[in-house]
Amino acid sequence: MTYQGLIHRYRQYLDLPAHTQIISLNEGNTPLIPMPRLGREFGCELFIKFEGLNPTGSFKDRGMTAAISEAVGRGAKTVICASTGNTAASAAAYAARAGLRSIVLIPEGKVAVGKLAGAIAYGAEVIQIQGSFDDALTLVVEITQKTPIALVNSINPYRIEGQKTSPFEICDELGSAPDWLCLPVGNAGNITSYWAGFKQYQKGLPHILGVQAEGAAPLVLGHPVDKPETIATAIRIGKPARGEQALEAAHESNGKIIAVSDAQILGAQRILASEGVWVEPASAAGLAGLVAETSRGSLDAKGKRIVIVCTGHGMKDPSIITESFTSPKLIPASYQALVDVIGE
Ligand code: AN7
Repeated sequence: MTYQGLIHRYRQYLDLPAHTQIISLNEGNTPLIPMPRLGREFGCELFIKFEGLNPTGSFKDRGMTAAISEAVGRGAKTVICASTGNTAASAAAYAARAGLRSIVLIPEGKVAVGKLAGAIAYGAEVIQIQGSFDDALTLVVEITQKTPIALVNSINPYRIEGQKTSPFEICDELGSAPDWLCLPVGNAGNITSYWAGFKQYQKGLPHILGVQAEGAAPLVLGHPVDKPETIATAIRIGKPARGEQALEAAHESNGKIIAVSDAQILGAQRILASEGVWVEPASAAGLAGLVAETSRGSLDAKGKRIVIVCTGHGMKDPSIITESFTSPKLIPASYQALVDVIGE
């Protein structure tokens, strides 16, 4: 049978109401890419779960197919979310597919261009807020309590249901859960989903390494951050909606939540690209965390099987690269000029 998206594949494991009407873009089923050369440096068996290969370029499509399918089934006409960008693009795409109106609230000036362009291309009504993601989330919660507009942020339980399918896929492919799972943490929906998914699937439990950016690390500091700042704008979040559950996942799994600097994140992004996997900055946080932990001796990777979740594609945030490169050499259209510049 052809692949029809993750609700079809995993419906029996997902707690979705009977009224759910599947809206799918054949999301999920993303590659688990072996990274033998990088793995050798850690002395471990290493894989990247490349979630940037979902239909709108991020893992958000997993939860969004579930949230929109449920919303459509109960007759919702309009959906809304607050977003650092990826949720916006995903909500817009699935709403378009379902014929719903979509409204997305984003923090002023801090959304990567590939995400904003996506949201607009899919037809969302995009509204900038003079404030942070956290302020935007507060507003969408209020409006969805007072109107029939449906909330599709990861406070919505069906988002979590859909996102559980990534750990299912990892277990199906490896035969069991890995020893460690490393991933970025922003609003903390994804870490919550992975932990719930591994527990439910009963194919073993990984230790979870959740990674925040230093300037937006409320779960490491133990208190909300008023003005979160990081180059990894996807996780520029100071008050995670599922913070408690994230801490629980780290604790129960005998893992941890740590913070890494923007320089460490960009370094990890370069390492991944040098292996042929270009991810957006936030998505490199998992590897940055693994590098940081192993180099200070607080995580023993030797002989382990480790999966790093790369949540979004590099094309989401091209400016991070193009702002710092020198433009390509310009030569006359002649063979000799080409040979001269290549030097071979
Ligand atoms: C690439 O799109 O919060 O911890 O509004 O885009 O589940 O929030 C994005 C988050 C990691 C963090 N990697 O996931 C949004 C938004 C990427 C992301 C995260 C996000 P959560």
